[in-house]
Amino acid sequence: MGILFSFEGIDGAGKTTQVALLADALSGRGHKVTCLREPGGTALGEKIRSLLLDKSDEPPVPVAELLLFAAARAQIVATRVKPALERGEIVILDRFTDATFAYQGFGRGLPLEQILSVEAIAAGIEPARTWFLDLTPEQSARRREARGEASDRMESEADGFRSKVRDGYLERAKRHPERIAVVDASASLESIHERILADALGILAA
Ligand code: Z5A
Repeated sequence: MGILFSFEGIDGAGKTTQVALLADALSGRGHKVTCLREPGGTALGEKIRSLLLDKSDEPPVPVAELLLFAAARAQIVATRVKPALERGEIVILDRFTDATFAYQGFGRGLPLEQILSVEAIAAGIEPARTWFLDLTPEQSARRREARGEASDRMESEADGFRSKVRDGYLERAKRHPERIAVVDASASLESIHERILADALGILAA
């Protein structure tokens, strides 16, 4: 059986960058690594991603949003994540269930019991380690400005929304201290990578 890792954080926290660095480092040590992103990672999931992230005159209501993220997750878990784990691979996810807890639970204010029920249906598996790259909404805004790209529907939310999402991640980390490592995302790329790689190698060796 393989091993599942995930990265979390508000937009601009550095997840995609750190996923790539970790995947390269582990591949270089001879591991077979599969990287996937949520929402997406499957044909169906990429279509759902557009429904969720494209700006629209009729955006999904919070419950519809929750269920669309869950549908994309059910598809990727069944058709990509579990098969890769069964082949003994390391799977690295750019976002997973903690994102729903933070964004739909704290950001949108949906009841947490609903979030956890849907999570049990759509995922049913847990990463061995999740790195929550913790950045303040102000730091996130500076990175987004520096990047200068047009924002999608979720990225267009105000900093107050990001602040609630961050609180959601911190609450989730409090509930799962054995799984979720909170990493200061304002540190340098290299120092974050070194810390995460050491942690991942420790888990793989155990
Ligand atoms: N969402 C949800 O609501 N519920 C769910 O269940 C799930 C998702 C699964 C998906 O976006 C959206 O869906 C997301 C949450 C919601 N919405 N928001 N907002 P996504 O995950 O595909 O995209 P994102 O979070 O918006 O990605 P991002 O903005 O690209 O962020 P990132 O991957 O964390 O960061 P990055 O691309 O690696 O880095 C951003 C920039 O910062 C880049 O220029 C880097 O070079 C720079 N960077 C990275 N690390 C550093 C450090 N350490 N120092 C300085 N600069 C750095």
